[in-house]
Amino acid sequence: MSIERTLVLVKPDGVQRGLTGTILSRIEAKGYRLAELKQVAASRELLEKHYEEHVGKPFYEPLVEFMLSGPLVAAVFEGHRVIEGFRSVAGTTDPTTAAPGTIRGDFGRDWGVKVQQNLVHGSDSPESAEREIGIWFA
Ligand code: DAT
Ligand code: MG
Repeated sequence: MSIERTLVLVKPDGVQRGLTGTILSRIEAKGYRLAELKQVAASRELLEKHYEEHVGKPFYEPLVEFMLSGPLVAAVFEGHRVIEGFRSVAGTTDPTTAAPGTIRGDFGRDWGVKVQQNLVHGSDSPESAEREIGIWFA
């Protein structure tokens, strides 16, 4: 099986709270290789491409607004089964109930807003990883 790649974003809440280094180091400590890294102020156009699967959902507009609210960090990590491995390190979507020991479970909570501010994004399949890496690292 060939080495897999995934797109990881440290979302604006993670950057603003000073958790970028902690988050990236957890992924490296799991054993994945950091292949690309940059801080970005994303445009609406870029975020609309990134989140096209969520168009029309009630949280879509708050999600795009949240992702526009400050700089974020985009990274590519590599390794066998890194897509599912990163999602395991990240924890489930809702940070209130994400398992302790995961990034979302240890550092996230509900802030009473319309979108779950859950610190990180990770691709969910090889196809979405290649699509998303092409968007963020064109
Ligand atoms: P994930 O980021 O775990 O892959 P997703 O792709 O289903 O989750 O959704 C993208 C983001 O949208 C998610 O990280 C936070 C937000 N979100 C998802 N479902 C939500 C909901 N029911 N209410 C509020 N925000 C939500
Ligand atoms: Mg997703």
